[in-house]
Amino acid sequence: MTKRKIILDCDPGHDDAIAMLMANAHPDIDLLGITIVAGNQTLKKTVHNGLNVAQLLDINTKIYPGMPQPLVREQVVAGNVHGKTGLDGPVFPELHRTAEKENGVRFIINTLLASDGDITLVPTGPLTNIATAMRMEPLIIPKIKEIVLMGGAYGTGNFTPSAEFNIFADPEAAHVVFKSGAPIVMMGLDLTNQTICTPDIIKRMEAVGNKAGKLFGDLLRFTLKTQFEEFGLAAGPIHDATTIGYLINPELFDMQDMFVEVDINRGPSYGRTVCDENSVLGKPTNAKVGKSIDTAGFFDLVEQCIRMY
Ligand SMILES: [Ca+2]
Repeated sequence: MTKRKIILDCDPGHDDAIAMLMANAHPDIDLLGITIVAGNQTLKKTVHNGLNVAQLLDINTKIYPGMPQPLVREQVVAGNVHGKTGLDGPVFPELHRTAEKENGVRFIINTLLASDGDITLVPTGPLTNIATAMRMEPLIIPKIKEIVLMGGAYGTGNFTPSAEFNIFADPEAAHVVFKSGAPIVMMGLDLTNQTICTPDIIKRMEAVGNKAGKLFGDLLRFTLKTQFEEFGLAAGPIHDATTIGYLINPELFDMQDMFVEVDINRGPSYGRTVCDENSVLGKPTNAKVGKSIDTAGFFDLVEQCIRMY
């Protein structure tokens, strides 16, 4: 089977780190580059976190810093979930890895333009880098094989009652991406909240006994605590990792084609992904939206990736 070529566009972030871990490890994925965006924390912190994870796991893929702030709105971060550093929990050794000088947006544009249309974008943070790339060079849009993103919800949000964090952190960017015409796969909270990482799963991954299993434990023990305190959840979901899980084995996922539009009005639904689940508008669909996941199969896949370190 040919490897799936991807660019991971992330804001590490606990669940972003698991997505990095899986994308680097699995033989079906060809990780061409990691671009970073401001999101869970400031760009300075998310780049630092991405480099720390890459150094610890010997991920040799180049890391490109992208946009430091949202397109229009004032910046919001998710310190309530990811802590002051954006990746509280693990203690990393002294950092030697460095980021590339080239901006992540330029890397996305140049890589797509030089491609045969076989590259998938995997955004697991706010969509600022992707939207900026689309506006700077619209010729990239027909070159995108697919955008497999974590963000949004057709049910309740997690940052406001209406909105999920990644979309709320840059609704205007999400609006550009959902309107672009590129094929979109949306892993929203309705699906990702099913990836609850309970203490027994943490123990199982740690029991693999390597550095990846230890990192998984150090990350998820912290998320477990904040998810309980913030949302009353029994444990933390690993939202972002579902994107990589889908690319490796889509059969674990139940998806539905829908017309999705992002609310950019500054009311109570600012940043909501309005998903026409029942097709009441009768508009052509623009996204495959995640509904449910085979959770046991997904965690088997996570363990399989951890064992590759
Ligand atoms: Ca993220």
